Amino acid sequence: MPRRSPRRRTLSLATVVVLLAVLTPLAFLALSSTEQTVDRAKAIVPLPPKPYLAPSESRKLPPAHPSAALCERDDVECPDLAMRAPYQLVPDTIRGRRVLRVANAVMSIGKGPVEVRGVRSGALTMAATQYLRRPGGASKSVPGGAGTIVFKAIPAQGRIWKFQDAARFELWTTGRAPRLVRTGPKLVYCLRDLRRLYDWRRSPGREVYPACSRSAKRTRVTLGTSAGWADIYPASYYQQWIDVTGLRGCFDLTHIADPKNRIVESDETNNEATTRIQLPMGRKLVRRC
Ligand SMILES: [Ca+2]
Ligand SMILES: [Ca+2]
Repeated sequence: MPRRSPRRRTLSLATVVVLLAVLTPLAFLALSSTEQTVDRAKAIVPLPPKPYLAPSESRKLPPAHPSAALCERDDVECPDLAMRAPYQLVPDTIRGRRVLRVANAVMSIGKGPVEVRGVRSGALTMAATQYLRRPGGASKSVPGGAGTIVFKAIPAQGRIWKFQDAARFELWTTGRAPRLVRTGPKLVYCLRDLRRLYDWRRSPGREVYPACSRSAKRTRVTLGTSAGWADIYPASYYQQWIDVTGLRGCFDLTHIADPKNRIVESDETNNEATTRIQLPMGRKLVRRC
């Protein structure tokens, strides 16, 4: 059987190296250019295991949940919400205002799922109640209610049943005494299982909580995110921005899950995630401080 000469092997290796050097950037560019058009689950890069920061001590945490003691019991599997640090920062202008568009991910990282069930209370509202899962699979309601599920109008999509005050965008000054200077308009989220983040035994392999209902006839809905899954929104989505007009200097752009503490969790101190940014923004880029 004929053997190839060392020179030919060297040439083949060199050819492969050159082809990789040429094709890899092209493949990356092709993926990048399609990222804006693929669905929001596939547009997201993998998440780091601990993408949140502890809140600054000078910031106030919301009041304790009235049923917080439930999560100290061992007959319930409490949820734990956390946010990915703000990413995909995109400058934009809306009605003459300079806004910073940003992607976010509401992550469910507790023992059990976060789940709220709604019962119709008005033309565009349902009264929400949180349910905790018991180890055997049964559910337990959390007394006191969990706020409101609203029939939210989304341009080009119609109305969708979503959970009010699931998360909030905030802009803080930096330094020893941080001050809240702006909040964003996006407060309602579906809380669906959009993407599985972690390969945990307690994390279901397939979605349990699907896309939220668009039906005006529904009298009840169940929203939630399974343990190890996230609900994710790209920067291009409706209301995924915060107004930064006229601001100058370093600011902390913070996403906070459950800012009014309507969901009882096993950890209420890890709900914030922050990216430090420099303002004003460039025309196309946002610098980090
Ligand atoms: Ca939490
Ligand atoms: Ca909470």
